[in-house]
Amino acid sequence: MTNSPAPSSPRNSAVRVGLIMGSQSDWETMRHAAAVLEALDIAHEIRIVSAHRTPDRLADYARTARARGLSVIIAGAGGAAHLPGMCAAWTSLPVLGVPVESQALKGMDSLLSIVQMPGGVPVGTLAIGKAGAKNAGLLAASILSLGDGALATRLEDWRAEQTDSVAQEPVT
Ligand code: RP5
Repeated sequence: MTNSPAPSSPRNSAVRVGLIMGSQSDWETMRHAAAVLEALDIAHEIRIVSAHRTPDRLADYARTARARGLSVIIAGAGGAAHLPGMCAAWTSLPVLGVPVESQALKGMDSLLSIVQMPGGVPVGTLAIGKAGAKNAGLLAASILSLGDGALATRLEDWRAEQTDSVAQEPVT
């Protein structure tokens, strides 16, 4: 992995999805969400925002998200993964939480930290790791497609391509 910044959408396109993560170390997982957003041509921004280490940055980010035009936030974190829940505390936008696989507990800590939100402040929780990140990108696309017919078509095409790629028989 290089130290160059993660690719974000061009500055002139309206950013619709905020992709945030608690640490640089989460990028290896969260890049799979970014890849889906790029494949579906969804303008997004990518930021490191930690609930623990940069709490003011998180508050600023989440509180201004709707006014800045974002529609969905994808938040990935590991361990004591407070980022999605605290983000959802600051904004009523849909927040999709991705539990990043941790070394100590293989992401069970991340999953339980994110999924067990008390009633009243929802976080849509995805699977642990790469699959969860990928599906967060797809779920963000589904949400946005409700008001965007062109994106709905791109999403349907993406799904059809996936279906076509499944072989009838396994290779021996
Ligand atoms: C969390 O702590 C991050 O989301 C990350 O998954 C985990 C470990 O962070 P680093 O110690 O690698 O920065 O806040």
